[in-house]
Amino acid sequence: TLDQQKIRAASDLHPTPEVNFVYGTAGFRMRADMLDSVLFKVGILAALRSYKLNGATIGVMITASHNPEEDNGAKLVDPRGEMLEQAWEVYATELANARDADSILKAVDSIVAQTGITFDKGANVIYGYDTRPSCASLVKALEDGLNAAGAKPTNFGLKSTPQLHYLVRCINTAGTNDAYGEPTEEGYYIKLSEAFKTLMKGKPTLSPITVDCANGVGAPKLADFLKYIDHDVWAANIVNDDINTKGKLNYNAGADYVKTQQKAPLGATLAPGERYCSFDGDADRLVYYYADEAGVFHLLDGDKIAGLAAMFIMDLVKSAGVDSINVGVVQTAYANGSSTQYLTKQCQVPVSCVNTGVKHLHHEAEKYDVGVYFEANGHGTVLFSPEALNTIKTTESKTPAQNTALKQLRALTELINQTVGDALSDMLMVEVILAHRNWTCQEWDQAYTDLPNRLVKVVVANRYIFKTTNAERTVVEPEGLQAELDAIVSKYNNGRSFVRASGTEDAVRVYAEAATRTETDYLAIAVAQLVY
Ligand code: NG1
Ligand code: ZN
Repeated sequence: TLDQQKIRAASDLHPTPEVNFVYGTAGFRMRADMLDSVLFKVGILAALRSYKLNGATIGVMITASHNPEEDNGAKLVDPRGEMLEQAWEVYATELANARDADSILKAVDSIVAQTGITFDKGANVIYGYDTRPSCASLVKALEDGLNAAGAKPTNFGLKSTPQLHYLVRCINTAGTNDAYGEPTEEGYYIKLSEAFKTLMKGKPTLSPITVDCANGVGAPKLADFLKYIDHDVWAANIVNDDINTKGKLNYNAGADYVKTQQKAPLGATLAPGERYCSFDGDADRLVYYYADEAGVFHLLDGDKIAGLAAMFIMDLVKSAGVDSINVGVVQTAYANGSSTQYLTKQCQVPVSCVNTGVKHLHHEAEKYDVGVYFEANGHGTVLFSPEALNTIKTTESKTPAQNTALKQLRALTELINQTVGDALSDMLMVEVILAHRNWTCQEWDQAYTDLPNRLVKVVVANRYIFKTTNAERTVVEPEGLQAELDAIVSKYNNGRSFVRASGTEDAVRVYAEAATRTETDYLAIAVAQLVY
């Protein structure tokens, strides 16, 4: 059982401030100086989660992704490398808001009772962190929580978020039929690089890509990965790789900046015809971009990546003679209308739309044999069901062409990080596809033209009064708002707009798209005024 005295003594060292903490879509996330008590309790919770699952290894990642350097946060990773089970988000929130030793012990007891925890198998927790200066002290708070709750802690050091997810899955599947890989950072690079080399064999060498790493953890990790790849096979120039200068992380750089500003990051001057991409601060998001001959910036976001991946996999499945495998795409309401049109009409791929937040996309994607999921902001991956993996593994080829396709499909399942969105792995997938198609970014971009779109953040008195349904595309409260919104939208060609409360910021987001830039801007402003 738990040593109550130990928890009591340790909790006195991590006083809880008067803040309402919520474990949301991004875990806990806020200004780092408010997070000491939260990390301590995340330690206790991770231990409880592991006890609950008979000692299976749980992960904790300390990061605030694309958010400013002063922020930080923590997310729990479940045994298969997936996000924490939703029911436990409530326990996380409960514990975080317990303000003294008595309330903490009470919250712990209640979690133990509600989930039926037994302690005999022990608890194992691994953790990693990004490049933020606040990580060192938050790691100590986390360790205090883990030790107080009697878990065995293992510090994996500086990691990208997807690397930590990978490690958790590897550890928990080691020695089973389902083994995911070597549970080391090196194992991760070897798995990715081997698959990448297989897929690039015999394909034209691409010109070097320029990768903006947002001055975050992606920079040293990509540099490490490059050691496993011969320059003649593939080369990358890393920009925004300064992880030591204070204030640089995510500053005017990274996937979120490029997506929201629709322009190149600081430190990348776009030469027409070349390829560029950006990771975010913890390297789980990816967007591509390029300049055309006139020097005009073009973004290839998560929707474009999903379209590219889905088409490629469908073709490969056909060539490999495993047509029984169905491919589907999962999007959110933020997906550009043109992308949805392209996928459903032109490619005849089933598309589902779900609530914002990767866990929703991930779960929906599991319903397909091959589920391609991406948020427009570049967070996503491809999931292969156990049956699909088995078919791909066991099918025997009848022709050399089929043999090659099967080999490539197998390598693709190894290349893609199936635990969570992974900027490095996703980038390698895109690079493979461009090499196979012999496409430039511009040729890839020609699949469809994005409708002009605008995302507006509206600060309101109380964002929680905004309630939605239909995958967030319809407002149900305040009453009457949707009818007013519909009336406005109907005045615009190809108009679409929706309103929802952000899960990560104290604001309401208004999304609008329409046939032209001007119409889009008018539509966005009109709807924002409706909300305000
Ligand atoms: P919110 O703040 O709930 O809109 C944002 C992103 C999500 C997701 C989460 C988690 C947009 C419009 N929203 O959510 O897609 O990435 O952060 O980081 O990009
Ligand atoms: Zn991120």
